[in-house]
Amino acid sequence: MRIDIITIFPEMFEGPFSHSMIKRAQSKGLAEIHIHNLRDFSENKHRKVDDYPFGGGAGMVMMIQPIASCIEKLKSERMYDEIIFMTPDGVLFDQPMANKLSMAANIILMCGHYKGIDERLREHYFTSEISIGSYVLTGGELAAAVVSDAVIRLLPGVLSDETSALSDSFQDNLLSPPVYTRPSDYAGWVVPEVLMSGNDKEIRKWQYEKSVERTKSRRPDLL
Ligand code: 6GU
Repeated sequence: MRIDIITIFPEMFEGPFSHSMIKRAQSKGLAEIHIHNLRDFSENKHRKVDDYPFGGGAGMVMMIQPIASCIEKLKSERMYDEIIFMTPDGVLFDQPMANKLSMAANIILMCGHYKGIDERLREHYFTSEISIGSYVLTGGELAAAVVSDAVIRLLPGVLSDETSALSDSFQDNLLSPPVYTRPSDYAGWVVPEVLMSGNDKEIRKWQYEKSVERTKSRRPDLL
């Protein structure tokens, strides 16, 4: 899978994709992430990417030309399954969306900024718009990193069997049960006895009950 990210802050992606799973996914050739500096596509001599809004009001608006040029160039090179605008007024990102995106071959994530982008881009280029939560970030960069991480870890071969995405919270609409490791007694804090009973059936039953209990109290909307 290939992810193209369009941003005015390419440096923001140096951290998130250079570690752990996502780094491994890239070095194994399972995922390719390409970062594009939007200013490189500006035809303005000052590399301008935003302008004042028609009708007035506070804040700048990202202009059509640099974004259109970047998307057109990418589209001339390959077919994209989705061209996504990252914006707080997008559709709320969730696990089913991550699952669906993980089946795509090529996607573009465009990071929004300022007051927004010229509406005509939204009408003509983007196949969907995604928000990662009901709060406002300074830009779409962190959100694009979140979506990329959630999608890449689902690609076959990225996770080992033990960390399989099939046992994730959310994949079955249940939060994960509590987990424990050695020592079984830490200064009087003891591990639930059933986990050390060796009775597999009882253990699965306990884990399922804890999952349901946790989901009921924390995320009743999932049930
Ligand atoms: Cl995608 N962008 C911004 N700027 N803020 C957000 C967001 C995206 N998702 C939640 N908040």
